[in-house]
Amino acid sequence: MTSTNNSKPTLSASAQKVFEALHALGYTGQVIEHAESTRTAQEAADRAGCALGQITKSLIFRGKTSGKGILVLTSGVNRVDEKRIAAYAGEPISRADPEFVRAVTGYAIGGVPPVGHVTPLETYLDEDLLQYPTIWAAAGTPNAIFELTPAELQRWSSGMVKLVK
Ligand code: 5CA
Repeated sequence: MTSTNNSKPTLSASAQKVFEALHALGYTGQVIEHAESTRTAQEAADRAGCALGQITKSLIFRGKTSGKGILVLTSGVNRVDEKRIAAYAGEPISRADPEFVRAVTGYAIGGVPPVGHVTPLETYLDEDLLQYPTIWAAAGTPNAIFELTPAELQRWSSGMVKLVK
């Protein structure tokens, strides 16, 4: 007997790309595309019905010497101390502009996912995210999010667990 789920809505192209990248990594959950915004961490927490700290912000920096992209995956309640990240990276860094974010991740600010980027990114993972049973992150658009465990995020992002705040 065949079974179909015709009620499942179609994801937008960017969210579908993230869904496919996640499933290639072994994810078995869903990307949820909301009618309302998940552009900010607070909006994402409101949509997910979780604590702000459980939202994973995917912040892009640029190594000023190397020009490479640096990804900091940080809890929604934390503000990243750029000096710490520069020390880990071994070079001065700057906040990426929207064009650089799109060039290195393939996604626009507000929807940058923690994995599935178009270029490899040196990645630091906020140790504060590890305290939660599950966390949420952006999935390609300012309306799309997905839930995963901190262990999955660590494995799939190859992030170095650090104090980032
Ligand atoms: N969808 C939400 C929750 S998962 C989200 O993507 N949040 S975020 O924190 O990962 O991405 C938004 C971040 O992009 C902001 O915290 C800010 O650091 C950065 N940002 C916003 N506007 C700009 C801008 N004009 N230039 C550079 N960075 C920006």
